[in-house]
Amino acid sequence: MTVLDTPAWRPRTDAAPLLPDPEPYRLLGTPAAAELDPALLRTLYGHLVRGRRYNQQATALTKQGRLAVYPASTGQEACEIAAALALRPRDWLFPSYRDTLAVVARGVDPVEALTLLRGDWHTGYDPHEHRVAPLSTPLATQLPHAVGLARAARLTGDDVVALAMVGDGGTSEGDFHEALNFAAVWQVPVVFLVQNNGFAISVPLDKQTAAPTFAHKAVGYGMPGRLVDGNDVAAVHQVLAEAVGRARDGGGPTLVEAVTYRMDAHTNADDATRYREDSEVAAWRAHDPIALLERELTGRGLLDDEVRDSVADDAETMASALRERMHTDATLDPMDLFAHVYAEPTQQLRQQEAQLRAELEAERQS
Ligand SMILES: Cc1ncc(C[n+]2csc(CCOP(=O)(O)OP(=O)(O)O)c2C)c(N)n1
Ligand SMILES: [Mg+2]
Repeated sequence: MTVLDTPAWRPRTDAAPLLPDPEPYRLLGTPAAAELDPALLRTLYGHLVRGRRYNQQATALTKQGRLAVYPASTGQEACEIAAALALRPRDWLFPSYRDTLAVVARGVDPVEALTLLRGDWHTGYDPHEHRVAPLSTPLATQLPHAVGLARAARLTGDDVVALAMVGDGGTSEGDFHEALNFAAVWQVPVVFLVQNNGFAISVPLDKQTAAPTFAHKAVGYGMPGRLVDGNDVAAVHQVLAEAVGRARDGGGPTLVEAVTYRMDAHTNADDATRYREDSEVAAWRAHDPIALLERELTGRGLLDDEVRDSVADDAETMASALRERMHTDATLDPMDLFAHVYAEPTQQLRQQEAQLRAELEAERQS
């Protein structure tokens, strides 16, 4: 045996099939769109319109003091909805803080999905009920969790798939590397969806990565990378559904990069005009996910004023119910802050708990 015969010498996988196409994959407005199921397109449309209305309503609630903060996914609704709809009910979704729409589209109560952002009780919803992990604020920490869950499922013979969402900024975290490496080595049924929305707060792409695309990063881990137009809901849905299917069939993980744009500021607490040009925002406004789908639906005779009005009415009903329910005061016990943090609270946590209890008691007596 020479070194040439040892596993270290040659590439362990053929890189070529893993490489993404250089152009983001698109369906809407192309001849291939004629094959798309009208029922699916209408369902996607209803979700997109409701999703945008939800973003507007939640942002308004921050101004009314009912939400502490809201990171809107306006402009990114196609990624949000496609992610939720690409999964089966028994699969798991691992969202980041910007992915409330995906969480709601998966069936979580629209008010419960805002619990964390309202500063209320812990996660707010039961992750097991709809198989949606908590909305993760610490960047990329949801990715190793998704890999762990999917790995465990595989070991027990369960055919669930985990879909984990992360932003372009989140890819620079160590957790991203660890999750993708383990996922590929173990061939676990996970789909990673990078929503490349151009910014990590004020940090633009060229300061985030020197990679050709985020999808190219997949090759280094030994999994396929797919690049898709993140504002083309039909394309994102198809690419994710294929990746989910492959994962379920034992084909291992996929990294999908959806190229999109954050139309609003990072959150209601940010001023995006300080770090980006209006002309860039305008360019993306012309590539709006709802408008792209409306053009397709109209061209195929699937959208008239009646359908449009009924979808808008439906979204309005959802928004007013959300508004009404969010305008009630929650009864909260500040001591709940310390519940469910550790199975065995640390010494430091116990001290903080005692301190808060004493402060609350002093307040009551004053
Ligand atoms: C581990 C960690 N570091 C830093 C932050 C602060 N932080 C919050 S959002 C954000 C930008 C993330 O950008 P990106 O991943 O592109 O997601 P987007 O906000 O664009 O959806 C940063 C740095 C955090 N939440 N977690
Ligand atoms: Mg981003």
